[in-house]
Amino acid sequence: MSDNIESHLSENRIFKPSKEFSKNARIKSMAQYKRMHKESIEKPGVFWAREAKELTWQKKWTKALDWKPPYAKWFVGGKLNVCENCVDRHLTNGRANKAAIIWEGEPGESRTLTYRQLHREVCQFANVLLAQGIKPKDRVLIYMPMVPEAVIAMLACARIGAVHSVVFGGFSAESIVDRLSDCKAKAVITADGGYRRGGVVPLKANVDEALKKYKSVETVIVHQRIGDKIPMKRGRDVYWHEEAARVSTKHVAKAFDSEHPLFILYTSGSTGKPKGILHTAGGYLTGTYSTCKYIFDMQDDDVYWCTADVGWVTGHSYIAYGPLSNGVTQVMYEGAPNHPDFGRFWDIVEKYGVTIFYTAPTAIRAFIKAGDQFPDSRDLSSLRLLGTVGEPINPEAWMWYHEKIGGGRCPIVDTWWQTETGAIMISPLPGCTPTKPGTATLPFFGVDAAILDETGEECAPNEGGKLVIRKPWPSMLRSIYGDKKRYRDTYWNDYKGMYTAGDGARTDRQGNFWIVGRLDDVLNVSGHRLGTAEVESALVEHKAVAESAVVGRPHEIKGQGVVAFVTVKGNIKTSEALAKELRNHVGKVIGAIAKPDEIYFTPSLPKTRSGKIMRRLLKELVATGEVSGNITTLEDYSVIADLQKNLKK
Ligand code: 7RM
Repeated sequence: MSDNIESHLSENRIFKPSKEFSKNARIKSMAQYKRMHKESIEKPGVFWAREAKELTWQKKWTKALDWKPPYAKWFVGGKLNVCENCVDRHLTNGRANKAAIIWEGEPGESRTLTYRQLHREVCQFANVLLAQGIKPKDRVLIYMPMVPEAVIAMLACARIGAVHSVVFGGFSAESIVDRLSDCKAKAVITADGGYRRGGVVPLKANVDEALKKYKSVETVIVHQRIGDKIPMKRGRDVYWHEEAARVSTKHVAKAFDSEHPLFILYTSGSTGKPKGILHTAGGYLTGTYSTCKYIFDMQDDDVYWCTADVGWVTGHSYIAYGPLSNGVTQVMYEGAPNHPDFGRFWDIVEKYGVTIFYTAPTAIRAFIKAGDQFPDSRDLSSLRLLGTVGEPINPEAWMWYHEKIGGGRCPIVDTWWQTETGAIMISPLPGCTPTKPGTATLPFFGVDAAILDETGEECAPNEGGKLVIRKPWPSMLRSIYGDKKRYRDTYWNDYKGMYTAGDGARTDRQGNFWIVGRLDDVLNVSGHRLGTAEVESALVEHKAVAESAVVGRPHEIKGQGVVAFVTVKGNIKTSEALAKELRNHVGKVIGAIAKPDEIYFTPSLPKTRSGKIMRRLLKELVATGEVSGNITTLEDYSVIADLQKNLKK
């Protein structure tokens, strides 16, 4: 038996962009994509210099790329200010009075910041940071709700050359301690709270808790979102609005080196302590700017909405830096998708006339489960382009998104990328790429993606292997903060000079990339290597199923048996008969080897706080009945207890 991942699902539905869409898009034909992609791979310096030149540089670079594997420097010798590129430059290009951020709070209030207003707020807050003694390269931890001040705080750090590390507002005090002590932050920016699902998340209280353990923070700046009286520690804690009132709203952006650190973002490895992914100014900005322009095809009259939290890389690249450097108008929403009910997102789309909408498969599956009445009763006709990110999207969920949300007319960009890659790496270009439900399709410009087997040979079509990137790209991570060895070991050890993503994938005959999941999640049944994504997609295709997670369990004969956890749609009753039907359904769609040995029905699956299914926990649970590893990133602890009871039955 080969070591490669086999593939059994084949998808024949092909969707091409309409003539109308292509005509107005930046990239209009596959010929144009292929020509530009070829150039970008053969002459990356030429291609990326052209992209970078669209940004504002206070000093031009002397060399586009300096590559000493695994360390890259982009736009060597160049100097720029990332914040100036996202804000100041729109004051002189006709966008000063254009809405930059249209924000809606969970309780329902809304607020608009034009680029001019954003500029004033950012300059003022940069002056607050300077007054607190923050210097270039100092680390500042940001722990905020989804309010404009979160983005203002990030931009103000960038403006003065400080390095932000945003921690998702749903993380605990313990997670803050880990991150603070790893990056040795000097200041924390937080809020008295944020609204989520009708309640208040006690952000400042969590910070106080964390600072009992990590004592080197000198300043805590508190944005007043809620307005309740909260404990403030004298000499350490200050209110944002009080400090802002003391400083000027004018600030001239100084240039920093292209390789100046911009931010650290922690990503949980499957085991051990979180990795602080380090990104730097010039290359990161060029990558996020360029991907927004081509993949979201951002135009001046678009209203763009990315539903991610700023605590994830998606929020960094596709709420803060990419959209703002493109000068687009964007919607930002504070709360939960189901508050007060599952119609909230569609109300927002209708109210602000959203044209580009970017969300995660986990959200789409939750909407499917909630029922069609929510989107059906809203006017979604302003939408022209849809996107997904975070996980492979099951073809059934793709079709629902296409029909119910996109009205059958909007291209879908399924964007594959990682915290480490900084920007989208594999994705359709909406005006030209023919898509099939479930594939992220083709590499973006400058991305030399390939799928390799254990010996380093490139896999044939439909043969599964490891996804690698063979050349450096501008928005790549520069290191793991403070741990170069871990950086080399994690990403650069499998094949010489190449980046390993840790994902299993295959290409089809058209060269489309199909991501089958994290390599640790791949199953091995009787010597056949199966991607969990494929078995899950087959299950989700059944009309009763909303979501599923598939893992292997040690099996005497087969090596691994297939265990499926299944969540059914709203009003479906579970039964032994349904389990049998699902087993046969998988047999029919994929083949007998993929038939689950066991099916467990469950009301919810264990997920990370960004919505990714934690198969690692399920795998441990079915093998040992317990979960022992790191579960600090788990969204809802009660899910595990429920599953444990369920498994004992
Ligand atoms: C942006 C983000 C990265 C991991 C990645 C994949 C998975 C992300 C897709 C996807 C299939 C996609 N950063 N992933 N996007 N899998 N299709 N379009 O999610 O660092 O949090 O996660 O997410 O496994 O390696 S991340």
